[in-house]
Amino acid sequence: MADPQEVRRLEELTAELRRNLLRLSYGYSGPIHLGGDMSMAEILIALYHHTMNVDPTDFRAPDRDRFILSKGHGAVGMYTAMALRGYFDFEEIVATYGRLDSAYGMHPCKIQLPGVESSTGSLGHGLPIAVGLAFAARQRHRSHRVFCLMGDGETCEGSIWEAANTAGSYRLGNLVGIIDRNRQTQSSLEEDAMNLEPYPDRWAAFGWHVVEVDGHDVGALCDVLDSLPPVGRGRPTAVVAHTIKGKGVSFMERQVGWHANSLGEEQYHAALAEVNARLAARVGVAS
Ligand SMILES: Cc1ncc(C[n+]2csc(CCOP(=O)(O)OP(=O)(O)O)c2C)c(N)n1
Repeated sequence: MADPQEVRRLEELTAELRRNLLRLSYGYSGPIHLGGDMSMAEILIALYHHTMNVDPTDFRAPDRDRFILSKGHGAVGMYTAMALRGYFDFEEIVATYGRLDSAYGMHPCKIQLPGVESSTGSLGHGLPIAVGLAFAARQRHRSHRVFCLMGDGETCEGSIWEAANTAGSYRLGNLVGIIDRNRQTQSSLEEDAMNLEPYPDRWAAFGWHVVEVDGHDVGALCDVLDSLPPVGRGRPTAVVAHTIKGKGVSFMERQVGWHANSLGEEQYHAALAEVNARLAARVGVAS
């Protein structure tokens, strides 16, 4: 079990991530993918601040763990988590996000951003890239892992399942796919559109070891990530993280309109107050 103090630290970081996302959105003139950023907040914090062997001062270290954000429209979430880890200056992100001359675009660009392992944004391509990285790591006798975060809607793409089959067939035990299972896509709830159930069974059928977890319980996420099978010729692991799109702000949760949207002043202050109140309630429970 994750240490309670560590869980508290990660919960505070997650709240900070959400506050920063809100601030960035409030200061920006266009829409931000807040729904999917909020749903993967705990996952990003668990990875960048607890699990992954990464060092922002040595981002080319050969044995670093690799992270691929396959749901590339969540770039702002990743930038913010990485800024909290020391990769980027958050104030620079706020000041420049979305400008033509900025390194921080709506989708991540690895050429512009040291520490970002792959440019993504066209859905369905991150897992194939991660499979290639995991395969190469094995060929080179490296012991790092490759983590790939996907959206569940994204997994409607056929390329995901070609990659899943390849990973299962080659038994890429160094590959961890995490699916942000929020049951929403860009413009619909899953129940109104494409059925994906039985979702975990699909991954298992392609030869993956499957774990389900509450994707908003950062302690549970750490427990899952702390007990991954050894890197080797075992099955790749699929972590199906059950989440809520827009998590943390009641007027965004499960609301299709918040896939990407802008915050007005009143909404910004209401959202901020809610994130703070939820953290205070959590910390109160823990102490
Ligand atoms: C190949 C491709 N088709 C369509 C899009 C447009 N698009 C951006 S986000 C999105 C929905 C993604 O849903 P999901 O993967 O569930 O992400 P989340 O709900 O976690 O934000 C779509 C269709 C895209 N980026 N790439």
